[in-house]
Amino acid sequence: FSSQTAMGETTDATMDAVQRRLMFEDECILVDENDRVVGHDSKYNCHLMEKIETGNKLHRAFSVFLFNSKYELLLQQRSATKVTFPLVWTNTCCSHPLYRESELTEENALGVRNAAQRKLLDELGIPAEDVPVDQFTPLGRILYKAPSDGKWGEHELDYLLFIVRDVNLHPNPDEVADVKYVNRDQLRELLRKADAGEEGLKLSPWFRLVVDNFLFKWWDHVEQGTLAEVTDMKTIHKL
Ligand code: DMA
Ligand code: MN
Repeated sequence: FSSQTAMGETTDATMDAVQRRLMFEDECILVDENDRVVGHDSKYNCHLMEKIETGNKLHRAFSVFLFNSKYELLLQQRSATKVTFPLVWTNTCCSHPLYRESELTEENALGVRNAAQRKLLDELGIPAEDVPVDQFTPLGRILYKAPSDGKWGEHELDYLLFIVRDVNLHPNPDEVADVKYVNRDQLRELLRKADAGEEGLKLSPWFRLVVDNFLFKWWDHVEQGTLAEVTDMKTIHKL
């Protein structure tokens, strides 16, 4: 476990060993507000609030929304050892495409889809063959900034990837505390509880932005198999 100070900050000295390794190994892709690549930097630097405030740590990210064949959405609760947003409930899987050739390919968002397949295995133990890269539908991109605690936060250009598949799940406890599938009513109940502060339930800020702006409308298209109708990879929504 990482220890938390009275301010809720994870200090470098006490950062979980697995998460610390990823903070320095993962090289994020820096982009401008039009999603043009402008450089790269460590995951560590990209998520330090004092560096984010300078405005030039905007990086590319992705958020996967995986539905089973009953059109229930898979949610995860982040592990207690995550440096940013520990223990919050969020969409299926989130991370960053890395600054490497296979994850930089922009055509049809292939690099981002390759990264999504990699992290669905890392975080949730979903075998690559259960989530073929050509089965992800990139629906849109959002740009947002969100503090986690005093020290850490996010400033991302986030690709929203939808996929409908029944998958095998073996969550990795370094990454994930809990998982559950929800239908629309169950998600509404979760939102209500989070808003009321019941059961200490917290949702991630980026998941909340997608829920409030797009998710319920897009869910209809998931069921009807008409996601192509709502795909917009031209606009970058500044939320
Ligand atoms: C980063 O997710 C991406 C978004 C959309 C918040 P994360 O903190 O879960 O990244 P990682 O799994 O690489 O730690
Ligand atoms: Mn990030």
